[in-house]
Amino acid sequence: MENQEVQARLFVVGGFLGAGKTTALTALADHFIRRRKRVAMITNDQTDGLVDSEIVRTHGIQYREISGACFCARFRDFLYAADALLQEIQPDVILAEPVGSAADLIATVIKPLRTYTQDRYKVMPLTVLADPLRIGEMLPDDQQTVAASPWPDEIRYLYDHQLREADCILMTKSDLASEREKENARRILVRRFHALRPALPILPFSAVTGAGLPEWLSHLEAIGQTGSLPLASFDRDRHAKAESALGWLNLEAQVIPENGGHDIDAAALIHGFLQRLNDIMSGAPVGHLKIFAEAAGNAIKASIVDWRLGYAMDAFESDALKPDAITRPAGSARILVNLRAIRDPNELAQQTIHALRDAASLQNSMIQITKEKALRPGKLKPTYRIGGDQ
Ligand SMILES: Nc1nc2c(ncn2[C@@H]2O[C@H](COP(=O)(O)OP(=O)(O)OP(=O)(O)O)[C@@H](O)[C@H]2O)c(=O)[nH]1
Ligand SMILES: [Mg+2]
Repeated sequence: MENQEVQARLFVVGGFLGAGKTTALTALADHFIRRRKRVAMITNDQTDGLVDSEIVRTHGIQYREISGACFCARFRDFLYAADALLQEIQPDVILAEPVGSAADLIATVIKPLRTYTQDRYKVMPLTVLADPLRIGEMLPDDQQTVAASPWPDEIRYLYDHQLREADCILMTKSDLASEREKENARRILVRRFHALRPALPILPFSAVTGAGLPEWLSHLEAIGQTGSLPLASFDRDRHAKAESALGWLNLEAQVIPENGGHDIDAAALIHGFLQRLNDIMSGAPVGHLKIFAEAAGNAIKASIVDWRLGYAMDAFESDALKPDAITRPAGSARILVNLRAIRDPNELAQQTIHALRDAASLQNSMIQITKEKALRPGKLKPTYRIGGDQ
């Protein structure tokens, strides 16, 4: 029976890199805020310096960041963060975004939470997001499409297992994909996952238009606390191989105008940087490339999941960016780059710095690197695993 005294609903929303988790969660946060609910978020990555945290901050949402590993291997930190948010701001809702390479979340996060924290959290069923433009190359259904996929076997294994354990699959970006692309993606998902769980909801969603959000929430309420089946088998070595097939880079830099006297144009800087990086990386597959830049009281973010699709740039203003909240050399910009791609992480760092330096020089500016974290994630044991075969 559900505990009537719970203090907050806790949503965990997973899915591969770039699937749309942060965008969906900020849309969900806005939905609750409009209904006068208090919302907090928890972000997560393999290392610190997260674009996602900046996005959440500029939305004015209180958050905690868990870095260094997935929630599953940092379960105590995760719980500490959730409890701290609960104490500090008494949220009605906590939204948690696991790193985009996380899998096996039912056994290592959802079940442990439901076991140890049922006095204070109602842990909602696990939603896993899938980008319809990527499903075909991640879940190829014949040998021909397997050969055409730019993704190695292990990454496709990870992607499949992320969705395999979902209580609810949300097909994101429904405003972006064509009807044909959506139909094709849905056909692949139905064929693969309805064979395992015929009642699994596979729902269309757009964070941009809000279409599908009420249906998503009502499905989660209907599934309740009793669904959530841990993966029957999960090959942790294969998962670790998938994670380490990706180079991971979190970079932060100041872009400072030479001779002062002018402000950095953040949009032009990002545009120049992306063009240059695309040339240097010659279109190598990226899991996700995220950029956040702050200049002159404005913030801009851009993101690439596939070089061929280009990028959209979103600009926003925020109280968190008021000039008195910023201590930087006059006219300068702060830029954060999070890049995950099939490439050696040190090479990624060099190429990114190279592209950034070139883009800055087009603006008569120089760069100062203030953070550089380049790594391949290693294999870590989950803190708890409840259910399944391990
Ligand atoms: N048009 C459109 N774009 C979307 C939608 N959802 C996400 N995007 C875009 O897709 C890109 C990736 O979205 P994110 O929300 O950052 O993806 P993520 O899953 O959080 O990525 P990681 O944190 O890197 O794993 C961004 O450029 C978003 O603006 C959507 O519903 N419609
Ligand atoms: Mg994100």
